[in-house]
Amino acid sequence: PFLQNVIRHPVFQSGNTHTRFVDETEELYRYPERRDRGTKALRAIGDITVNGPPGTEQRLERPEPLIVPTPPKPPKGAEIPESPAYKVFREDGAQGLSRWIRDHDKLLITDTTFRDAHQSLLATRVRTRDLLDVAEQTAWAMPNIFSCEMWGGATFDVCMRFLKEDPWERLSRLREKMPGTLFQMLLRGANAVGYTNYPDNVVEAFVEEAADAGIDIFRIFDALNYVPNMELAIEEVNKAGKIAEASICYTGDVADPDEDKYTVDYYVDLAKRLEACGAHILNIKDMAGLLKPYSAKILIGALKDAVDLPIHLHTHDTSGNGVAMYLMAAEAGVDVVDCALSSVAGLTSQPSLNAIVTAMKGQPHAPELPVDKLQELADHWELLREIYHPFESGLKSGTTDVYYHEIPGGQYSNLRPRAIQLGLGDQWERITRTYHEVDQALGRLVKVTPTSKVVADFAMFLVRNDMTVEDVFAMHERGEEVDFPQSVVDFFMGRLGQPYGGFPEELQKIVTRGKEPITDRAGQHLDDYDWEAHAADLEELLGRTPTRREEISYALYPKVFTELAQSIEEFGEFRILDTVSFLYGMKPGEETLVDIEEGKTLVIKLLTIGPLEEDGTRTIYFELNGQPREVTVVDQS
Ligand code: 3PY
Ligand code: ZN
Repeated sequence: PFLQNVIRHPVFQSGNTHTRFVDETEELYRYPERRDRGTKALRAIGDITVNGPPGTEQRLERPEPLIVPTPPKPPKGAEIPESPAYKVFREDGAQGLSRWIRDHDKLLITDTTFRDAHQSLLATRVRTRDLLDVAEQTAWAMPNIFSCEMWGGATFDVCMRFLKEDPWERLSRLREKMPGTLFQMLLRGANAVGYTNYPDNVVEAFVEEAADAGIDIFRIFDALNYVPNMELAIEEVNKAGKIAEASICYTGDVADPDEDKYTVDYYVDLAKRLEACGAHILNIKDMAGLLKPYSAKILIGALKDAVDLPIHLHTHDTSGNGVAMYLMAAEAGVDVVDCALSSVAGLTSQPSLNAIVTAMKGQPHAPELPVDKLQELADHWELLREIYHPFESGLKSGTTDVYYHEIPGGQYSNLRPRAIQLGLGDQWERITRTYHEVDQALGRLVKVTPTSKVVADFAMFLVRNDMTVEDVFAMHERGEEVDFPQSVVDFFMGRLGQPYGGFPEELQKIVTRGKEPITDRAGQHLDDYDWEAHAADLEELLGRTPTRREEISYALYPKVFTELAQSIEEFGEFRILDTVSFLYGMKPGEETLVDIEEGKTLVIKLLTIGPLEEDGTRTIYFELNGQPREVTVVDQS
């Protein structure tokens, strides 16, 4: 570094160096802190060892005994297959695929293991390296899989916020390993992969880039089934030559004679409108697992009669009725169903893929998937899941209580730990009851991200303040103001869209405090996003020209992306750490290998963890490739 300082010094460069230049130029002795990748990896491991992984408040306890599974791989020389569905899409495009699905007489299956399964069971925490490890085997073991859902929903946010990874890289690297499998993502319509409506030009850019990066099927939904919020995304997917799968979020119970809002007619009408918008597949998105077996028969039968689109059914197995429901739906002619590998299926996740395949074996419409190979993968996921155990929701059995509270599977696994964190762990029953009461007060909403968040935020707000919905009205009567959560205000201001049946007027007036809410599509009222201005900010943040993908990540999540960039600057890329080190850090005496790039491996040994110093820091002593090194970490505990 000293020599570098001399060479770079303007006086030296001007050639006017005098004999005392080296002695008298103080800044030559100021060395920039060496922040090479090795040091950053030590910092990262040191910080996790003392404080826990990024975004958690404390150190996590390792599972004992710790079993690190060896990922199954296809036999040497085996070719990664191209699925029949992928081939049809490649040759005949989205319309061709749509026809093929409808004419196909076997039940088709989407594997959600890479996305919704771990979003619903493990708070979306599965890291890219663990997916990449089994990507080839997944494609090889399921040559006839319809699609693999592996992106979108909460993965985009969680990748950046907690895993400190680039979600785009997850997509493109998986694409390389699974070139012949249809890749499917969940897109929240005008909310893209976020929690609020974005300007149209952000949604357009996102779809275009996701298509380019490797998404084939875009499952598009709106959390209020508000079609105007979905039209733009459907159109953009069509423009990109990809497959638009338009969703109807399911709520209520079509078999209930007292159901007067979410009736079969309501769903049929929506299906027709989505077909007219240019959808290639119709999705029934049963995000909470409310569709009961006999109701499925009614609903799927009615939809098959009403539209020409093939029907793709999604559910969560929270009640335990998922497999039975799929069998009834298959009898009624459903074309595709979503399942997860058995060890990450059930409960708030999707029904078990292995269970459906074995249940239908020998039947005329049985899916064509080899069970023995599925078992090998499921065994692997069983062990892998154990490594992520701190993110389990704690739900031990299915519960038909879901038909009452209607909490979506993906939200359930988040809400329970959140309640515990807030010291409300023993009040779960009260939370679910309040969730239900809030939902009733909001007019029985379709509840899925982000409207489910509105209901949950409202409910948690009431529970924490020891209040009921009635109290809100009473406070208003007394002229007292209630400080509602922002998501609740946004909802009532019409920023998420228009609910079917309208807003409850009285509550809306209280929440909006006399402000004029939006009464049509919120996107119409948002200014276009200024890419150029933000690119300049990003250039300053990154110290280089941002890529298009970085620009989009920043447009969607400015704060989270900024923190990610800062984290990479300080700790390097967390993705290079193995998952045990990433979640739990290291113990004294342990050694780990870190591939900082292809063919360049660091051998890291943690020697000792120093005592807590007066300034709140600890020194961690390592060996890096045999050389002693130390890093100082602020102990946050
Ligand atoms: C999401 O939006 O992430 C969901 O999975 C909704 O069900
Ligand atoms: Zn889901």
